[in-house]
Amino acid sequence: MLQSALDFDASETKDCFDRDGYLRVDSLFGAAKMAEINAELDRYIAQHVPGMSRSEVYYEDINDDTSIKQLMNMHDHDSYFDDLLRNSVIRTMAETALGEEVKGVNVEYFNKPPGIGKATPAHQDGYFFHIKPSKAVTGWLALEDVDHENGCIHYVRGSHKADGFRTHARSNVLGFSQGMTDFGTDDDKENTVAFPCGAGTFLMHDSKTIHWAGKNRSKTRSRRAVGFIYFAKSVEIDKEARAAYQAKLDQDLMADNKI
Ligand SMILES: O=C(O)CCC(=O)C(=O)O
Repeated sequence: MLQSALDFDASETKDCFDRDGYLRVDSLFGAAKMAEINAELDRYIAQHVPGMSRSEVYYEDINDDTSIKQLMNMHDHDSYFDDLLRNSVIRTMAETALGEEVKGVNVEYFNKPPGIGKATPAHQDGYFFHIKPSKAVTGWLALEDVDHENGCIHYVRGSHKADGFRTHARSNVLGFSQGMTDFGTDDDKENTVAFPCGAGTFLMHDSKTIHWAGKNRSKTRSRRAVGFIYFAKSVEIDKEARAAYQAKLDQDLMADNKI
């Protein structure tokens, strides 16, 4: 575990990432920068969310506009988050982990509102990405303290090394349309590592690393985080498959009155 971005040693970081399929940096950003990011997120929500399409903002309770659970493509709507994706130490971490140049493809807000925030089902991000080969990473920045009560991230150490993806099927959790159907083997359990962490902690995982998060059991605390997705420059994106998948998903969610 790195104590801060200042401890950053590229070859050590890559070795850890290749071994475990994830990395953790405590205090990637200091308190002042975290206050700035939190304030920018609040501004983003006030400025952009009211006019946003239903496929880019998900609510835990569709009748309660204070219950935002996920925002997608934040970099497309706002230069602050675009800059964070493209020009910050987060990009450097992604390039180090993947060992090549990357392109930033998404910034997402992940919240679990108090009392109602659902668990994140076990999944592998690459299953959703439609890229070949599956060379991609997701960074995850805690915007506030996160623990077992409000739903911390869990990774299955070494799970990125298996060939292909595990079996996924439609989940009922908005924002995570596919969950693993065979999660919970002895190997999964033995290698699961929980990541309770303080605000400013940064996690990054491989697109094949199995991960999940608990539900928010707190009646008063949210669980706010921002995700940053990068693809290796060398990958091929199946744009048609991605667009078809997203269109079908939007259609299904609207039919189910979830968005
Ligand atoms: O924040 C969460 O609960 C899940 C995040 C996640 O699945 C991801 O960053 O890939």
